[in-house]
Amino acid sequence: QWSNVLCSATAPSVCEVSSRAPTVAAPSHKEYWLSGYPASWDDARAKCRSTGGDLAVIHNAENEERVRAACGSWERDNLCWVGLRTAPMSRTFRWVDGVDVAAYSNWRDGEPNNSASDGGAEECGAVLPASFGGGWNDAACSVEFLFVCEYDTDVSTAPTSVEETQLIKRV
Ligand code: MMA
Ligand code: CA
Repeated sequence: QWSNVLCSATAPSVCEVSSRAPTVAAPSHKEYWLSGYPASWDDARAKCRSTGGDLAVIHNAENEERVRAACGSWERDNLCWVGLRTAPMSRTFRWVDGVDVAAYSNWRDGEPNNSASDGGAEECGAVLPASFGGGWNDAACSVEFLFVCEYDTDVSTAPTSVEETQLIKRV
């Protein structure tokens, strides 16, 4: 049976490790969608997941190039949220598919800096479009940026229209 105890108590622990390493889908199996409207990291991820995808993950230069192209493809150049986050206080960034950021990373010089300038802890990752020089930045998860979702082309449920993009563009 279970019991609740102080989190600071010491006890043996049991870890669960996947027997299958997270696979990196071939670039040809990924389809990207740019939101066209800004949202917090949590709202962005919820949108991607509710449409059958997830926030884009970047595991190689080709993913990087395609995600950055999607991010910079809209007239309002902006940082774009991607599926990169650290647990509170840990500063160990991890992709939403479980891959450690150390496997491939492209932080901008000086990042991740956990800057206090946007209101405290910077625990979510965003890409900068080429017009800003590229690279990644850690930012507060509550900041609203555009975001890039990815979908598996084999079972793609990516939003087929750019309605939301156009709606925002007209504003
Ligand atoms: C902003 C913010 C930070 C980033 C710095 C880089 C001023 O703060 O986006 O997350 O590290 O810019 O200068
Ligand atoms: Ca930062």
